[in-house]
Amino acid sequence: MRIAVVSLFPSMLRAALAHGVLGRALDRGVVEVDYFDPRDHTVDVHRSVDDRPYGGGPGMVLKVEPLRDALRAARAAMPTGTRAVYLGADGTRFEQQTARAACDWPGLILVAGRYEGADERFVEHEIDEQWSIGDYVLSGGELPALVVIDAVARLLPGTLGSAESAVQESFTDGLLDWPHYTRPASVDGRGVPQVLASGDHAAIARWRLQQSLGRTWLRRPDLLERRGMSTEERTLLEEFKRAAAAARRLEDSRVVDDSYGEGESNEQDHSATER
Ligand code: 4HQ
Repeated sequence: MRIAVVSLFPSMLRAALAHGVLGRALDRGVVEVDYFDPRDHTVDVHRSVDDRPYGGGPGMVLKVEPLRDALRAARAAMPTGTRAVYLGADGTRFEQQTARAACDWPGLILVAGRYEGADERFVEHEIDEQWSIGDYVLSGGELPALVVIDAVARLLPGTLGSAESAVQESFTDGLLDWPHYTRPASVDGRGVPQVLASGDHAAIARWRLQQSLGRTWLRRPDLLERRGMSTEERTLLEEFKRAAAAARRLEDSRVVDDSYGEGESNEQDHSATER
């Protein structure tokens, strides 16, 4: 897949993309990333890419012409059907399904803004989509561009090894991951869930699905709502809830024992988990 990035700080992306799974994907030619710097498309002596906002106020706005000409250079180098995306906090949320859709595009151009953002006329006239990676304010679109490239590239055949890619589209899709453990079997007196050492593959799969369901219920009920559950999954989750409530009761009784006579309250607020 071809990806182009329009950015004033291309070296930020180059450095990050040299490592790990993505570095390998680039070496193997699974993805190709090209950079277009708006500063290379300035004509004035100061090579200015920004200017003061009409209407006044603090901060600077990215001028149309350098951005537009950098984007047009990118478009000219990209296959037909390429889509241009502006990264900004006011875009639609970039999610796994957005990444899945984008990996079927022949080309993707990511435009990373700086300062207060780009002149609206550039966005309106030159951009196909606007994406936000989440509700927080960043100082530039470069990190969001990296997030998008990572999420998209790992979906392309050839990026992940066969062992890694098998995880995709599994039965736990749309759920949070289950907890992972590795050696040693005991760390600071803390062991590993017994079932994982049982060699019973069906029991292990059942436990992992149950952990995924339980964690999603505790931490991201919105995801569970969106995904839905089978009858079998509902049963697994009910069992998780019962075990969690029992563990909480045990923990509470321990807390009282430990603190007896210490004159300090150990009451804990479980309102968030009492669903
Ligand atoms: N910004 N998701 C300011 C973001 C952002 C986000 C990007 C802030 C670009 C100029 N981008 N600029 N959140 O906060 O994508």
